[in-house]
Amino acid sequence: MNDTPHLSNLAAIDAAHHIHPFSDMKELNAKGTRIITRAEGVYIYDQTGKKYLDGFAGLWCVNVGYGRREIAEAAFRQMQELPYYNAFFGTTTEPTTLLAQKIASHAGPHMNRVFFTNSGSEATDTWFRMARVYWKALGKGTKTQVIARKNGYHGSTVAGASLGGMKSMHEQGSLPIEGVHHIGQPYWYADGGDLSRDEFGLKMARELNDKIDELGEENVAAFVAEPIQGAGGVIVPPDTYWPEIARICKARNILLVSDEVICGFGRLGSWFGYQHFGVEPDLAPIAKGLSSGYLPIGGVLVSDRVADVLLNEVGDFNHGFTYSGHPVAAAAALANLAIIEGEKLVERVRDDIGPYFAARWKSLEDHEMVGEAQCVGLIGGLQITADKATRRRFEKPDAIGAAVRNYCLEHGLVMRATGDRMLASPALTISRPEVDEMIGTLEAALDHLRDTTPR
Ligand code: PXG
Repeated sequence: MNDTPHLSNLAAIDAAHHIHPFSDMKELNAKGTRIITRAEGVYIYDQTGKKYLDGFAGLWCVNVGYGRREIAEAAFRQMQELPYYNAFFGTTTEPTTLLAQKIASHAGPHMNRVFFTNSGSEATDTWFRMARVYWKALGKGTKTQVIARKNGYHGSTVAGASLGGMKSMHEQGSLPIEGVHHIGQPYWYADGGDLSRDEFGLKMARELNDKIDELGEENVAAFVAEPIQGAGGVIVPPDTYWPEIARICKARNILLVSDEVICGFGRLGSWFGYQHFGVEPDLAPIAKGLSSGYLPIGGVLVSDRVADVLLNEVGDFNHGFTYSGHPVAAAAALANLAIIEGEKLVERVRDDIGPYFAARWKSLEDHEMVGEAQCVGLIGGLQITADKATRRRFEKPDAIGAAVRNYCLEHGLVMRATGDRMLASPALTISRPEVDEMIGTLEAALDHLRDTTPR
């Protein structure tokens, strides 16, 4: 495992010139960045030739796995034919239009239109404006306030970071912006106390009702949530949560926005997360798995309820990006969706690898250091505990998660940690032996934690 001179030089160049997202650059530059050089299937390789099982599918996005020639070839063909044209002044391109149709074909009968963006963050800004425009067009211009959740993640733009419930993001840049409010998250392990999961799910959903009362129904435009909170720790809500949320949104006449950036495109064993939970949102931002990360593309699914008003009452919606529906990204996304359809990956997650992963993931609950192991489809959250019986947490949760993540990395497995929760989100193509490898390494990391950490 020799460093090639060229690539070790790259680390120095990186330290001199590149500011990384969500990174302490002083610390990273001192340590030196890891350079990822190639990938195949569920494995990535770094500059030393070291191989890692990517238990995180890049950043929750490489749903079809690495190395898919079909996607590369579709992008190459489109680049030669027509590398760019826009959708602004009465034009479109073939892959863009066909992609909108393809997405709509999986989104349910009430959801027939797509507005394209380049990322999940732009999708957030898009629906945020669209929701306000919708109510204004209906003569309800006071309905501007939006309710989101603590520890939710909706992106890093100003609207995204505002809607997200991450305190550390709000502290940087005087956020949230006016008009954004947060309610609690359905995190039973941390906050459930003596309530059953189902009781707690109802309690947390009813915080939405209370917040609407507080703000006045006539002032509230929308509520947004991820079907399963991703970056916040893969918090799987109690079964009672989503039906009650949907009931409240309907009863109080506010738009329901399901952030599908992580849960969309098969991750939960359904095309979209809202289908898994049996609810019908009015708007749904998408990104990541839409192209499996091969090229940047996102969008917003727009229900007929909202589209009818946009089309018939609004006139121009003054919003769009140079690269909205970029033809090369759209061609890559179409090839990606063709793989998901052709290899029946959604069904595979629902009926085959998902249940296998669930059995293996749940088996970690027997470990002394594990408070709960939650998963749906191929997304998992593992709660580390200092004391199983009392659900006591470690005093420094970030250090605990980081220790497990670092052990895994050292032993060839990429995992993500949020505080004292370990998060998994592998490619939908992962095989059973690869799931076993992942669980085996994680188990060894938990053993290591048990043997080395005072409680
Ligand atoms: N919504 C959700 C639910 C997300 O997870 C976004 C919106 C924003 O998407 P873009 O494409 O603008 O990044 C996301 C993105 C992490 C991590 O560390 C998670 C995301 C992005 C980067 C890091 O878990 N999610």
